[in-house]
Amino acid sequence: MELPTSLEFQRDGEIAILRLARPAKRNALDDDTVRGIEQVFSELPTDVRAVVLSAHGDHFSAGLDLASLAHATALDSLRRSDLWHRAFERIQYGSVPVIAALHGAVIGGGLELAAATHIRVADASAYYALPEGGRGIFVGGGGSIRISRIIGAHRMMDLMLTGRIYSAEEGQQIGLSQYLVAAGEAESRAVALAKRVAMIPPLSIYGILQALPRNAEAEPATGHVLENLMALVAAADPAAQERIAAFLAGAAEKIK
Ligand code: 1HE
Repeated sequence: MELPTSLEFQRDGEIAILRLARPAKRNALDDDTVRGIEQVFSELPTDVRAVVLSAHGDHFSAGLDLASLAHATALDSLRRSDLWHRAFERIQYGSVPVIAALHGAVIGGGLELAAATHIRVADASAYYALPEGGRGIFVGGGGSIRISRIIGAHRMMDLMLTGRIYSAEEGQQIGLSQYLVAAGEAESRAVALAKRVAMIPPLSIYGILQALPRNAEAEPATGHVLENLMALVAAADPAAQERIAAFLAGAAEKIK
């Protein structure tokens, strides 16, 4: 994979680690970086079972590279938003779970990127902001859909209107992160979670990544049918049957 210098892709057995690698610009996201993200999630090697999305430097990401807006026409910005939407959809509706490791600034488009992942691990240095309102712009990476669903539209309005900053602790309380760890430990915890996730059979992964989020937004009668079909398909898979047989034989790990 030919990636821009602002991205670093590394394998660790069945998992992959993708790091934002433009710390001098606080991992601000320019078009090349977002295209690179789209490429990574479109061309993941088929033996990758989970991805950790992390970042070099003191900050996860300062959001959109504001230099991209300097001479941009409305059409340029529209095309850029289409690119961001495509790239982040690749993350959210791709073939493998993606776990974000967050630290320092998780701002604007950086928060939109994190919101497209499935599990977010933040360390104590993380903080969240959406300065778009103050900059006279709007979100453009699916944030008005994803972030508003995670924290509620009114909290998102507050962030965008007042420039409010949420601390790592506050972000954990409202669901911006699912795990909060000590400073410097986000990536190692994300890798540990990714290795556990990598053991889940592919049909369960399909149900969790594809059926579950669609069902969460479906009209219940349709949702129940989709849930039935997904459950049938997963349970009929030999991977499920082996695991259930192992549990019944006392050979599988208990929940606690
Ligand atoms: C940047 C960017 C950027 C830093 N675009 N160049 N995002 C923002 O409004 C956040 C803007 N950034 C900041 O508020 C701060 O940079 C930080 C709080 C993230 C970090 O502060 P600090 O003191 O560590 O770094 P710095 O000195 O401000 O920045 C270091 C360099 O990175 C500097 O460039 P240099 O050439 O002078 O060294 C900065 O100009 C550069 N830099 N952030 C471009 N964002 C799809 S729509 C999404 C819309 C949005 O994302 S809006 C949110 C934009």
